[in-house]
Amino acid sequence: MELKEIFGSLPFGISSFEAVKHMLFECAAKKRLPENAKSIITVLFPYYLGEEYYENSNISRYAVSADYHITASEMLNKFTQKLKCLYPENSFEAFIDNSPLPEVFCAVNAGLGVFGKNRLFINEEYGSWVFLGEIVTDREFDIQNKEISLCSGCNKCIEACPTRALGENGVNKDLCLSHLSQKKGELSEEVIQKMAQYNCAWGCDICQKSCPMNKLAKVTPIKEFFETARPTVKAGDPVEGRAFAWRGQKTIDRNINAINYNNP
Ligand code: B12
Ligand code: SF4
Ligand code: SF4
Repeated sequence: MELKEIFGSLPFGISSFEAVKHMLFECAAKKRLPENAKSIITVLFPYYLGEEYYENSNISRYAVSADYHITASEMLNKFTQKLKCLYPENSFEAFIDNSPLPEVFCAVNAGLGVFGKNRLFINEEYGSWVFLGEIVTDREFDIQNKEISLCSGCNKCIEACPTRALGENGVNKDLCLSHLSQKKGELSEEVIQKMAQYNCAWGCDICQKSCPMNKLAKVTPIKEFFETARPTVKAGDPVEGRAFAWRGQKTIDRNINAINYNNP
């Protein structure tokens, strides 16, 4: 069996663990890294559904389909099982988002696309509308770490950011609407106004929507993302299985009520 058969239509690439060894995040998942890790297989999970799905949406695109922490993790775990059968002498561990790996860097280093000024990974076919997952292994695959490629640098994302959170040095988390919409506690009037203006109760897509590299993005080949799509959320809708479930009912309801109050 070839690696391609394992991942089907999903793009994947391999980079060395050595390249990120000094960049690991401290998190609970770090202890799952295989001892003597050698290679990282990064897998892309495209999630763009087509503009028609987002016409009346009041949440960020990444949260429209069922929670990727569950759906993409399940796919990644199946790939990991197949790899374990193929190479029983090696260890394989899957990570997604809650990962000690700098995922954007891994995807760029594996040659899957470019590093955008919006600090996101951008693939030629699917744009930045992709989740990133990794399988780390002590198996030494034939690795050629790729040259780090950057986007065109047109600055459209920086100009479009409504809170000036984005700059040459990265994202200022304290100004980023994506972060602020996920924070507990009271929202400032200024943040509520911005969320209402862009009708987005969870996350923020503005720096991605403004990016020319996303203009011709292909829709996802993952059927489950279409089948589970729910682009609009009402206060009180159950949060189970949604990307905002980890934060609980109160936070998403707070955001929806704030937006509705300002956009009656
Ligand atoms: C914490 C976090 C956030 C925080 C902070 C983000 C930040 N950049 O500071 C908040 C809540 C704001 C956030 C928001 C979003 N996030 Co986020 N986030 C993460 C998480 C869990 C860790 C990243 C981190 O800690 N960054 C903090 C510092 C170090 O960030 P930084 O200085 O920008 O550096 C990062 C990259 O820019 C890159 N990098 C830095 N320097 C260089 C230099 C080169 C040459 C290269 C190639 C890379 C590189 O590596 C660093 C680590 O990721 C990752 C998952 C992961 N484990 O990597 C997902 C992740 C980056 N997020 C993701 C997504 C989808 C988003 C949102 C688009 C969600 C939304 N629609 O609201 C927004 C986009 C905001 C933005 N423009 O970045 C995806 C990105 C997919 C992609 N195509 O790139 C990831 C990979 C999760 C996943 N598994 O899919 N996020
Ligand atoms: S996610 Fe929104 S607020 Fe955050 S950097 Fe991008 S455009 Fe700015
Ligand atoms: S908008 Fe321009 S500068 Fe920003 S990520 Fe896209 S190509 Fe790069």
